[in-house]
Amino acid sequence: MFVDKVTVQLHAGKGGNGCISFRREKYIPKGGPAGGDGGRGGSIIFEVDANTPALDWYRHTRIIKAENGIPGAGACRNGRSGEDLVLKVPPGTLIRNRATGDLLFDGVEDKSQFLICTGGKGGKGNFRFRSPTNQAPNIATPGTEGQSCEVELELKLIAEVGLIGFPNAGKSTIISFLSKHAFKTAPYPFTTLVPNLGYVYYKGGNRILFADIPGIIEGAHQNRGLGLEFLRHIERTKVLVYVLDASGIDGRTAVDDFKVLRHELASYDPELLKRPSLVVLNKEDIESAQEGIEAFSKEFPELKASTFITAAEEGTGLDQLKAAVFDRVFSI
Ligand SMILES: Nc1nc2c(ncn2[C@@H]2O[C@H](COP(=O)(O)OP(=O)(O)OP(=O)(O)O)[C@@H](O)[C@H]2O)c(=O)[nH]1
Ligand SMILES: [Mg+2]
Repeated sequence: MFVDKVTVQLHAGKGGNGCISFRREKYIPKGGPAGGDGGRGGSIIFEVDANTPALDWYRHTRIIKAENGIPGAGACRNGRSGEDLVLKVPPGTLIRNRATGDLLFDGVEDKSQFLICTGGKGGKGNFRFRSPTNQAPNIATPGTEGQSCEVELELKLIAEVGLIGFPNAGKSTIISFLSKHAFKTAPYPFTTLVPNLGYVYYKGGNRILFADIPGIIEGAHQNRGLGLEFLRHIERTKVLVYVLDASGIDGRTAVDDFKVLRHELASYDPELLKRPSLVVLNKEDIESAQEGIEAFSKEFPELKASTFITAAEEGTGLDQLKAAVFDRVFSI
């Protein structure tokens, strides 16, 4: 799970002022009061929307204002109310008062709404103040300010696919290619120190959040290397992708790596082994990879249908991998 947070300032609209005005009509020398009321200020409402994937929009829009009410006018015309502003947030968004940290809204259900800032009231025009004793009232009231607040939006992102592998296997290269976002890759172990997250898009605008988990080595469950702490990020993924270096250039074999990875995962949580998974035999472009691929197929013939051979740096085989991942995720 990955946490994304933004802070925004919200200002509901001010109410429009009431108007002081008198009728001026031909042949009626002393027209009565005719000032209209101001309109209500627009309120700000949060709405959970399943089609809103992230909080990105709020990153560019830190101050959000709803429309003010329009002042009243002569001839008893009332001002129009400001439009309410409905702010969409993805399911799973928590809304907190920035100052106190109090939880105001836990947006779970699609389409559920929460009124966060109420718009100001419109002022009264002088028409409202007419009475038998005061037929020409010279008073109107101003609109009131709308409510304001500063809130923190927090979204817990849940990756649907986790890339698992030894350091240097090519996980970051794969996620960079698929998500079209350049994550750091380098020819040394432990390049990735915190999980990288990337959306991968597919036909029809479907998208899946991938997580590139820092490299795992033998003994990670005893805290070797970076340990297994990062595996909590894949606890809720739907599909695991084991990324294995088939070439053996780092002095290990894909067969051994796969066994070690499964063992490490099982030490963390045996349930992870039951998760739907795919295997990637990467670095196929290196000559020695053929041997590694053959050895792997021999050792795990039952995985044939879910094994993909790739040369991630050139992008070879990644389209097929992507199609298979989407297929798995959407069939769950
Ligand atoms: N020849 C070849 N090199 C590759 C391939 N895929 C990745 N590499 C290289 O292997 C090195 C490691 O790739 P990364 O994507 O950084 O590996 P990683 O699994 O993210 O590694 P860590 O972040 O250290 O866990 C980089 O130098 C890549 O350029 C491939 O298919 N063929
Ligand atoms: Mg990496």
